[in-house]
Amino acid sequence: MNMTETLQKLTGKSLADCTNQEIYLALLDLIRENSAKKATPVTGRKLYYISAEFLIGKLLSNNLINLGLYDEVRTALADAGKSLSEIEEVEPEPSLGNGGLGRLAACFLDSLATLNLPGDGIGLRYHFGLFHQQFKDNLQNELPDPWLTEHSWAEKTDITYPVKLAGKSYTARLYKLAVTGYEGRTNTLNLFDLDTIDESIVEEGISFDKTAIAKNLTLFLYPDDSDEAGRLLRVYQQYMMVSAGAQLVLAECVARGCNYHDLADYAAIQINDTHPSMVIPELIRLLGEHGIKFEEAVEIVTATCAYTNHTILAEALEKWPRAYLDKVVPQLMPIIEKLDELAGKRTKDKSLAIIDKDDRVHMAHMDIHFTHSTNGVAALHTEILEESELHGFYELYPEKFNNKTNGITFRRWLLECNPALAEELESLIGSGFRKNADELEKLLTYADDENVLNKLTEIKSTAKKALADWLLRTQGVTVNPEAMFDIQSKRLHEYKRQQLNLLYLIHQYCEIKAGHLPPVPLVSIFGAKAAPAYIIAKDIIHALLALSEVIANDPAVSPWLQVVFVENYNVTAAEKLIPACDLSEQISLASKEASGTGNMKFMLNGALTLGTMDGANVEISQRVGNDNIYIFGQTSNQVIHRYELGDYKASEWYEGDPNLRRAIDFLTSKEMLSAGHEENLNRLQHELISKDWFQTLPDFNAYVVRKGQALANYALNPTEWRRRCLVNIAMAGFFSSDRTIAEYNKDIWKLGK
Ligand code: GPQ
Repeated sequence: MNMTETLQKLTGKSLADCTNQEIYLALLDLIRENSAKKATPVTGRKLYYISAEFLIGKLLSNNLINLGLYDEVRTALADAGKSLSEIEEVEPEPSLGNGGLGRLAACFLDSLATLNLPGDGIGLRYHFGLFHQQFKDNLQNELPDPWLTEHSWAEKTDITYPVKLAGKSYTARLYKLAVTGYEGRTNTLNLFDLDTIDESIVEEGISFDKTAIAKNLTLFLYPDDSDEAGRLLRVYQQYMMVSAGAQLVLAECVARGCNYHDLADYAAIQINDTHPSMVIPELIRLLGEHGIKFEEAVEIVTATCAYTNHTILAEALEKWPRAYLDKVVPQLMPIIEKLDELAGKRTKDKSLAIIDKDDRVHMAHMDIHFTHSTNGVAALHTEILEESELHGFYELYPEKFNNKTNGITFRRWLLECNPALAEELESLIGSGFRKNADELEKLLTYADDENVLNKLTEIKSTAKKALADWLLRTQGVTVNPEAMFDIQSKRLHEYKRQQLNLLYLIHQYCEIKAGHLPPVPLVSIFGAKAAPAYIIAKDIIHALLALSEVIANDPAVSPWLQVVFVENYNVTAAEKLIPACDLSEQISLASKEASGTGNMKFMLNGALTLGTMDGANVEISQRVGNDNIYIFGQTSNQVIHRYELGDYKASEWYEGDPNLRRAIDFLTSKEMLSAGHEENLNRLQHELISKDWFQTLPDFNAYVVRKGQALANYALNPTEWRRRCLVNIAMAGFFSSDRTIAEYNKDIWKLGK
């Protein structure tokens, strides 16, 4: 049967007569059937990647690509007058993650299956995932983001596990989502849920009764934690995930012949950040139920588990008040106390304790003491962990520390999102790079080939036009595709410094008003959600939206400068933005961005990076060389030193620099107040002058200068610009998650053995 016949058999009628929804469902069946064929029996060690987030994005095209069906399906549909990309719009995006950490987990699942490694995910089946962002009156509103339909990718199973929360019994049900690798095997993403969840309890926006656990447990990813009920709910969620997860791991291992004592020969568990840390005491508890004594259980669990740290921001390292754990997981507290005691025997240093003097339980400390591996996610990040943030632990357990620089899957972030570029690369260097990303380096031989450079320019222009069409269609915004596209898309956080970009844009606005025209028009595009309770982050969004309006209404400036804020930035939006980007903004305060992974996606798609020496930017700059990246700003050592001195005064920078003063003052100018709210703009202005915890002001001038150079190079020397883009694409191979996963496997997991 050819593809047309196969699909018609599935839909029961001629393809031309089908609705997009009907074809979507037929493709879902087709994919299910084909991925089931690639399920492979497990021998030896199997990985369980436990994570509160799996930001998988839409799965239709990705699965078709990985199963090798994409071209056939697209052609069969086109023959019937149907378009795969329109059919894809029927698919709701599962927003089961926040940002980088969740997207990394999704890339890892893809690479595990592609490398034919046995590795499943364990997480929660959130009904709404992260909130849907809506802009109204230049402010962010949060709405539920439903994605579950009766035909969801995650299939209900009969498998359930009992979970005790605050002394009450609940039943966690397992849903399985097939993860098929590129020419690889099929693994599983295991998602747990309660049958009793009641979506109707969501009231206005995303608010709901936070105490009705049976009804609310998996409604949202990261419910608002600005009050105690919200924080408790997170503990409930985390425990349900790890308890059901640990029971699943044990059941699967026992079914393969494990006798509990040899668990580490059957399972490797990766704890993705601290959200799943309670899996440590939970496994010890469960092993105890099977007759294994505490001391041995600690050894087994330590040999089985490994921990990844994703941040040095103290506020992101979870420390739960003991009272919360006493309430929600009283069955774990005696074990955590014994672990704390054991840790106390290994070191006298109280700062390394699990339970501190204020009775807070440090989840990361428990992870480092009682797993065999702690890794950071980029070279600089791991170095900072070892040298400063976790130095005491590093002295105690130097052998546990290692670095695993993040990566991204090229199947989604090149083949799927930028087929034109993928095709061109293939015609030049063959298709080997699809599975062996280092082969991209072969592209370097074409660095001075004018035809190739022109072709890359053409591909970029087409992608920019496609983005322009999409923006018009979805947001009613018209952008000039001839302008330079400058993109900062990532979660909104002060350390990522969207506010630095904001100050630059105000500066440019003022310069243009003063008659200093830039060498090329600039379209500055943002995509970012702010945590619902993060006031200043929401003020930054507000200021950018207000500025966008001010500029759009000013005919002297609007031909030269435009600010576009993409509503509800998610994986789907990222796939549209990234291929169209000229300049990638990676401007976090040095030392604060553990790695970043957007930086890798943009370079792979032929954008140049404007960034600080932070996270994986450092490794990008080492690979492409200083001529092919725009680096600026303080180094991490300078930043750390300034924090240590504790004498940073934003107001002095504000007073001392007329450009900065002009930009910051403008936040509350009559122009801005005509588009925005005084309360929000005042608060942001005050924050910048009196606090500026992430040292925006010291980097302002360097940023303005460096960005000016990028604009000038782009405008005045297009061939050289495109050559630099080519070098970035060619050197992106290292940032494939296949490389990252191979390293995890070699150093930590040793799967299949
Ligand atoms: N990251 Cl701790 C998140 O996306 N969420 C989190 O809660 C924490 C970290 C990011 C981190 O900020 C990025 O620098 C990394 O590239 C990413 O994790 C993946 O490691």
